[in-house]
Amino acid sequence: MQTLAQNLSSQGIEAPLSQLIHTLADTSKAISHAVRHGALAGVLGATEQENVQGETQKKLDVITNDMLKDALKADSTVRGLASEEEDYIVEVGQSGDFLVCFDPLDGSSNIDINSLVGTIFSVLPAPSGELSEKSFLQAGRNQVAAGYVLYGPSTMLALTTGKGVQLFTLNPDTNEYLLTCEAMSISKDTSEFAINMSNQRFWEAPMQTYISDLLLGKIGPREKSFNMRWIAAMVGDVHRVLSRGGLFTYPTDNKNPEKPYKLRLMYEANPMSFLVEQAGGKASTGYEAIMDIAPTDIHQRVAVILGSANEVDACLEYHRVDYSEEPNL
Ligand code: AFP
Repeated sequence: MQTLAQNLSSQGIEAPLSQLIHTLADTSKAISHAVRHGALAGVLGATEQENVQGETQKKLDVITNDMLKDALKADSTVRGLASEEEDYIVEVGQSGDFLVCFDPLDGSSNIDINSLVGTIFSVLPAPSGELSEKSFLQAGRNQVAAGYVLYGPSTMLALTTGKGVQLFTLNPDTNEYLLTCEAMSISKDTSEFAINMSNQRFWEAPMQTYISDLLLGKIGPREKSFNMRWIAAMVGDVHRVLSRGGLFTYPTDNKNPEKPYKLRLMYEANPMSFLVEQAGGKASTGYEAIMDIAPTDIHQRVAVILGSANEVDACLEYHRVDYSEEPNL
């Protein structure tokens, strides 16, 4: 089995990007170690702080954010970073080639129940000139690499540099990532979907109708039965989609009209969309491809519909219908 270093070199990845990927991978090994020690290391539970999104930070959110920040600050290829857990961008060096956006511990509400969590990262080219928040506001299409690390029964790294998606598994005996899937591929069709059903009454009409039709199974317009899964950590749900197909969505809702979307564009939606497209799937807001969005804010949120290409297309069809005449939706 190829090591991460051997795989990057066989893909012809240039030295600066390879160095950065190693920094991210090495830090994820340390995060995996911290996550696995859980209560033994006193890292479970919440802090008294809130992040910029108004969410209470878990101790591991803060610890893992600091681990990644420190490692990236020490990497000469990094010009700046933006994190879901940081209010502002952080300038790192004057000459690095890359900007890194990351969610240090996605699904952190799963920490205290010993369930799936992960790290998500996105690498953008650093524009020349002075660094500001504007430097980060690049469409997902500009990403030069993206990936996630899933801290599950085994620790796995899914990575794309625009040449497909490679999956590595951390060998706990040698602490080395080994290539366990050369090219992840999402089946075009699926009969599995993932959505937080408890929000059903808050969705827009297209999503209400689409999910109702899935739930009708064989007697509905889709004429087949669908299964549902929800891990409450995007990293776990997207890993399942990459592994065996499926549709994952966190749609627009009107639960809180000031916050119609949940997932963050720069730290979650863009990197996952890059992986999904590279594995043959699709990623959309319902109205446009996620990676085509011109960001206006580093912490902005978007609606996400991603996964098996034909199923995403089926869902998008519902978004083209005019529901204004239907009073109940
Ligand atoms: P946390 O990192 O705050 O736990 O949020 C995880 C997440 O952003 C995403 O990973 C999940 O898909 C989604 O939120 C889960 O949301 P629900 O709480 O509505 O299930």
